[in-house]
Amino acid sequence: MTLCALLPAVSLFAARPDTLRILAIGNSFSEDAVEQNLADLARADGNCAIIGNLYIAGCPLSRHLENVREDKPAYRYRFIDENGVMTTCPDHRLSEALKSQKWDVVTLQQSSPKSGKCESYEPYLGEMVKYLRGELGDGVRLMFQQTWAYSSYATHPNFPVYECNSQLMYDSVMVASRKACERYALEVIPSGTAIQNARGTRLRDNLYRDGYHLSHACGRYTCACTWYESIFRRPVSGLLYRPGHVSAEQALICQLAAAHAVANPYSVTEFGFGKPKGNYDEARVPDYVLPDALCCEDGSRVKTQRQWERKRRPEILRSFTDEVYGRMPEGPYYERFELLEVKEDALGGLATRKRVRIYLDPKDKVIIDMLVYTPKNAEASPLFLGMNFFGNSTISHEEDIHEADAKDLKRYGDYRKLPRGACAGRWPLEKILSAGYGVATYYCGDVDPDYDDSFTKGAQSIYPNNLGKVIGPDQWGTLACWAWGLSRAMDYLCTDSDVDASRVALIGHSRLAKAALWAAATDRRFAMVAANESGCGGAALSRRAFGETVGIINRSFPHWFCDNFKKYSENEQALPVDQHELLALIAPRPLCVGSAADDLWSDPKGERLSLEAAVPVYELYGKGCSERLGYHIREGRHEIKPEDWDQYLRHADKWLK
Ligand code: GTR
Repeated sequence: MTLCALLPAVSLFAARPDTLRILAIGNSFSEDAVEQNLADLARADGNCAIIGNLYIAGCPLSRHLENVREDKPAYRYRFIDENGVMTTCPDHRLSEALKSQKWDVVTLQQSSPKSGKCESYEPYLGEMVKYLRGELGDGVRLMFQQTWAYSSYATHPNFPVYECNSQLMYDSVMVASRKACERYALEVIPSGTAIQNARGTRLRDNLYRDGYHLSHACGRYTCACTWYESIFRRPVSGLLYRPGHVSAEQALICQLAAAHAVANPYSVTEFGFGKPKGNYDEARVPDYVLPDALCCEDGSRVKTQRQWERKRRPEILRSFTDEVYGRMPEGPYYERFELLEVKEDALGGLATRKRVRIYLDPKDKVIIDMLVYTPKNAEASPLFLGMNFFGNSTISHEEDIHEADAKDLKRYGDYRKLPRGACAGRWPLEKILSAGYGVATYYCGDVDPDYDDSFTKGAQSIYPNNLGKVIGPDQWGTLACWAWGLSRAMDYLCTDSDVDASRVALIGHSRLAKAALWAAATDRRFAMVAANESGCGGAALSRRAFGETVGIINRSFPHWFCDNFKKYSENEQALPVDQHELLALIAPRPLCVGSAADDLWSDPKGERLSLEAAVPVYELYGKGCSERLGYHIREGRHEIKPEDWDQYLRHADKWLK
């Protein structure tokens, strides 16, 4: 064979370059795109990406052009070399970065608030393109990153530009980015569509970390996949690289979202992986045998309360810690209480309302902002403690309850702001206070946000390594953080003379009921628990796999449980425990489980069977002790209603007063 005959093959090979040098001129949205994962994806495909990112927070095209014209040393420049080593230089000039490498690809983008506004692109984009083509010559590919729409719940100050409407923002970005790319013959990097594609799947808003920046796990990975496929023109699907905290299935969804976006850059592609459907057919509930709460790991049987307390209870507690909810930090904790407000005549004179702050780290990163209502003219009253879903101002129509302010929003990242009193139906305060009980509540996001933030916010960020222990598969998930927060709230309640700390009942609905159950299991100061429609990972038996299953919950809410729990997705029979044992851990304290007939997702039958299976442990504390277990099911859907409270109040009247 002659050398000539080989040439086509050689040039074909060259068409798939081994090394590409990529320079992004951007802001935090290029940081999300190129600084993680992209180099690893290239490596996983036998290629190499050398990457530069010229970053200024929130930088629009107009400012990039100004920086070029005045040659300003205005950038933080990050460079990732061929070995994946990253260096950072402050005060860098765009011109310096341009000259420092023989770039193959240079990318531009508009700042996110302006990205859907065509008029904001000109004349800056045209001028930038002219400048870059002049400096770099024709061989260099100029590309344009289409940025993504914010999440529906974003609190970004510029979201109102798009009427706080995520779809409108996406549509606007599509129009503007297409126009920009066509006008200057730029190749598009369709990150915006890739993220939108992924949002249509079960990943939902897990793509974001604060409502507009991408999550460290699936969000950034989806974006990097889009860059890889666009730039290297190689299929990303099937590449084995994925970052930690991205499961194999999630990685597949991210890759497909990217691949579909590259094929179809300006419109969303639906490719399945939607909200999973649980099993609602009793005939399809598998045969199962529940672990015996009274059988120790060494096979011995528990016959006495003492054996339960000394031997079996710690075993079960350990299994739930290691395999389900994850390890909480061990104390002592930083804690400081501050009384911010007292209102003596709240609820028309029925109650005193305090606003109490619990500071959980010296830098005030994690703060519980708690409302404490106590009945007027009563001494040390029993009280219901429970987190709320959307902030204190939503639980009552009282006009003077503090609403989340700019500082709070910064702390929360992603926050869905609902009107004052929007959830008042869930907190029938007059009824509860008139019955002689206090109420303490705070926003669950005070302790940990309800999305996959890769341990960067909330309690997980102040105790990132479980106090010295490396991050492992038993690292605490959000439910455990929330449970830990309830114990910190209890620390405060123990100091409040208007509250009888020996009679504090936990209350929770749904995901917050899961957390309440785990809090009661881990902290025996709580005198009672009311778990309303807690479902999977709460009161419902996992082995029934009815409604929401372990696999479904792990995929939808990867941040709720510890990573070890993922081993039991579609594999419930292998769990060392089941949820009746979680309920048993609460013995001998009064416990109410509430279900709703139409809430099959929470498996009402599984909740009741679980409670029944906890009876033998309660009976260890004396004949009739299982009467402290209460169950009710009401008509209707998933919700906590005044009629549910009626049940819990009745139970508390019987056992707590
Ligand atoms: C659902 C989730 C349930 C339950 C519920 C809620 O989407 O699947 O486990 O926690 O949310 O908290 O309202």
